[in-house]
Amino acid sequence: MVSKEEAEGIWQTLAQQELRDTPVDALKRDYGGLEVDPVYLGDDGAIPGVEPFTRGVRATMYANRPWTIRQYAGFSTAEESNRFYRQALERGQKGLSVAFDLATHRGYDSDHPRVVGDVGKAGVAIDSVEDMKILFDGIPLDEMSVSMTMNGAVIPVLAMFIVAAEEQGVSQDKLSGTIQNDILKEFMVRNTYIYPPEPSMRIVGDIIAHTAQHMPKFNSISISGYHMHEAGATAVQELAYTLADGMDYVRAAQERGLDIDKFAGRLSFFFGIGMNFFVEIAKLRAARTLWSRIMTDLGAKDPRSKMLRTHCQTSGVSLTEQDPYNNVVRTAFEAMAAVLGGTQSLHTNSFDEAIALPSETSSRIARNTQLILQHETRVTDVIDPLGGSYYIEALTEQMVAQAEKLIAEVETQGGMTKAVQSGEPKLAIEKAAAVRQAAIDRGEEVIVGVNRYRLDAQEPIETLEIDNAKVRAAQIARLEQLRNTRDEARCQSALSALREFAAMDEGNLLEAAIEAARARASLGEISLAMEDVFGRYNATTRVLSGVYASEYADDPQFEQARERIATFQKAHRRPPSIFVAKMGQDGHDRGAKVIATAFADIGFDVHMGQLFETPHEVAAHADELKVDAVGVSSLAAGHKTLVPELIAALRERDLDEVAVFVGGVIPSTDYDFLREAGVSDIFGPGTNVLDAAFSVLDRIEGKLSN
Ligand code: DCA
Repeated sequence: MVSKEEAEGIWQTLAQQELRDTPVDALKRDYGGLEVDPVYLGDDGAIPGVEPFTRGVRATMYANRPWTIRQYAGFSTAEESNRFYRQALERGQKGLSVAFDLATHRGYDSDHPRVVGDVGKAGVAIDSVEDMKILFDGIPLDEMSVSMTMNGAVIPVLAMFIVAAEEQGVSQDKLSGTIQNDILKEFMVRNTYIYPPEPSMRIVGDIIAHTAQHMPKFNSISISGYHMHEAGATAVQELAYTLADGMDYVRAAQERGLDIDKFAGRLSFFFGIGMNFFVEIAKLRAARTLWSRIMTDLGAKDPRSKMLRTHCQTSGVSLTEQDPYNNVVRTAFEAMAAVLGGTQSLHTNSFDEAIALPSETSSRIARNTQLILQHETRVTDVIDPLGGSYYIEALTEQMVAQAEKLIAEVETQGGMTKAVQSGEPKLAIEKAAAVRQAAIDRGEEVIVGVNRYRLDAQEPIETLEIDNAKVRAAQIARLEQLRNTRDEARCQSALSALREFAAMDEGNLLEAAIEAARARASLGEISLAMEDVFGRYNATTRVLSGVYASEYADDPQFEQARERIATFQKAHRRPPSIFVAKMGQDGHDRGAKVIATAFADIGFDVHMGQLFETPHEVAAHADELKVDAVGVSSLAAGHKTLVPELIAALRERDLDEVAVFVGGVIPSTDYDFLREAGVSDIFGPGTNVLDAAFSVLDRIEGKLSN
C-alpha cells in the first residue's frame, strides 16, 4: 500500500494530466477564510482516478468537469422532441438522452395493429431514418453526445442514427454518446426484448464489434441496473446482477475474438438511485471497486478498461402520486446521493412522473435541481468528499462482499445468459419487491404523504396529455410516403442481405442494417427481417406464492380479507377469480406481479396473462377462464385507448358482469374518463394492496348478488 505522501504525489501527477495547462492549485477553494483542498487523502492508499477506482474514475472528478446533466426525454413525435431538446440545451442541459415509444422498442412500425395504444406514448415514435433526421435537426451530432435507450430494436435504431448523422455530414467516427444495448436485463425485468436470448446476445456482440472498430467515441452499451432497482431489487441485487450482466457481455465480445482492451473502455453502466441515501452512495463506490477487480480477472490491462463509468437516474418508484410536490425533495436527495457516489451523468426525475409524462414545468424543476447542485451547493469542489468516512467505507466493503457472493451464484449457473433463462434472478427480484410492498402496506417503511402524514384532500396538478390517435395518423402518413418514394428494389435487396446475415450467423447485422436504413427500409421492416430468422421471444410468466402471506402473518386486516374469501367460497363453491392483464407493449410488470402474488396469497384464484396482449386477447382469456374481474396494470400511458377497447371486447362477448380494475401510472384527471368507460375502480401508485383487494371483493360480491 502506498503512504499518504506517495498518494499525494500520484494524485498530483494524474490531476495535472487531466487539467492540462491549468495548475492543480487552481482547484483550491477559499470559503471566506476557510481553506479547502480539492482532495483529502488518507493512509488507506485509496486515490481518486487510480485502480480500483473506489474514490472515482477521474483524479479531478467534478472539480475539473462536473457530471453531465442528461435528461431522458422523448415526446410523441420527432418534431416535438426536437423542439424540446433544443430548448433544454439552451437552458443548461449538457447531453441528450432519447426516450423512444414502446412500439419502436418492440420493433413495430406505427401502423402495426398491435401498437394502436402505444404509438407516441412514453417516448418518441421512430419509423425510419426520416424521423431520426427530424429528431436531430439543427443539433450538430459531432458536438453533442446522444444517449439512446434502446435494446430490442437496437439494430435499426443505431443504424438510423448513424445514417441520419451521415446525411447531416457527420461520419460515424465523430459520433459520441451511448446506446443502451443491454438485453439481459430486458429478460430479467424490463421486457422490451424482441428475439430469444441467444440471437439477442449476438446482436450485442455485433454492436460492440462495430463501435470498437468504427465509432471510437461511442459507448457501445449501458449495462443497466436501473430497471432492476425499479422492479424492486435490493441494492445488492442491483449491483451484483448488473455486474454479472457486464461479465457476460465482455465474454460474448471476447468469444468473437475481440481484444478486451480494444472495447472495454467504451462499456458504460447505469444505476438507479433511491432514497436510502448512504446505501446508494456506497453502491456506486462498491460497483467501481468490483468492476475493476472483475475486469482484471477477465484479462484487462489498460486501466481505462477497468473504469466503471456510469449514468444514474433518480428512482421512479420512490415517487408518489399522493402529495406529489414531495417528489421534488425526494429527487433532490437522490441526486445528491448519485453525485456523492461519483456518477458521470445524471437524470433527475420530474415530480409528476408517478402520474403522467413530465410537463414543461416539472421538467424544468428537475433540470434545475442538477443546476442548483452544480452551481450553488459547492459539492463539485472536493473530490469524493465522503471517502474515509467510517460508515461509508464499511458499507462499501459490505456491499462488495455481498455482491461478490451473489455474482458467484450466477457464475455457478453458467453466467447471466443462462441464469435469465432459468428465471431465477427475476424471481429473486420479484420476491424482494413483494417483501418491500408488504413493509410499506404495513407502515413499517414510512412514505410521507402515502402511509403517514397523508393529505385529506389533494389539489389536482396539471399533466401532459398526448393525443395518441393524432400522432399515429401522422406517423402512418409519413410511412406511406416513405414506401411510395423509395427505390423499392434497393430496399428489398438490403433487407434480403440482412436476413441472410442473420441466417448464416456471420457478417455484422448492424452493418447490413445501415445499408437498409440508407435504402429507406423502415424500423419494422429491418426488425422483421431478423425476426424471420430468429423468431419472436415469448417469456413464460411465473407468479410467486407465499411471500406476501408470510410478511402478513397474524395481521388482522389480512385475516379479515382471507375470511371474506372463505365466506365467498362457501357461498359460490369457488374462490373469487381475477385475470391480471398487461396490454400493449408496456413491459413493466412489477405492479402486476405484486398484485398477482398478494391476491393469490389472500385467496383469490389469480390468472396472470402474458405480456403484450391486445384487448381482444385479454377478453378471450376472461371468457375462457370465466373470471369475475380483470385487473389491468398500465405504466406507459396506453390506458385511455386500451381499457375502453377491453371493455368493448368484453361486452361483445356478453361479459358485462366482469368487473374491470385499472392500476399503475394513471393521472387523476383520467379517473372520470375511465369510470365513464366502465372501470370499477382505479388504483394509483401507493395504493395499499389490501385496500385494493377489499375494493375488488366489494365489486365482485355486489355484482354477483345483483
Ligand atoms: N477531467 C478531464 N476529463 C474529464 C473529467 C475530468 N475530471 N471528467 C470527465 N472527463 C472527460 C471524459 O473522459 C470524457 O471524455 P472521453 O469520452 O474522451 O473519455 C468526457 O469528459 C465526457 O465525460 P464522461 O464522464 O464520459 O460523461 P458522458 O460523456 O456524459 O458519459 C457515460 C457518461 C455514463 C459514460 C455515458 O455512457 C452516458 O452518457 N450514459 C447515459 C446513458 C443514459 O442516458 N441512459 C438513459 C436512461
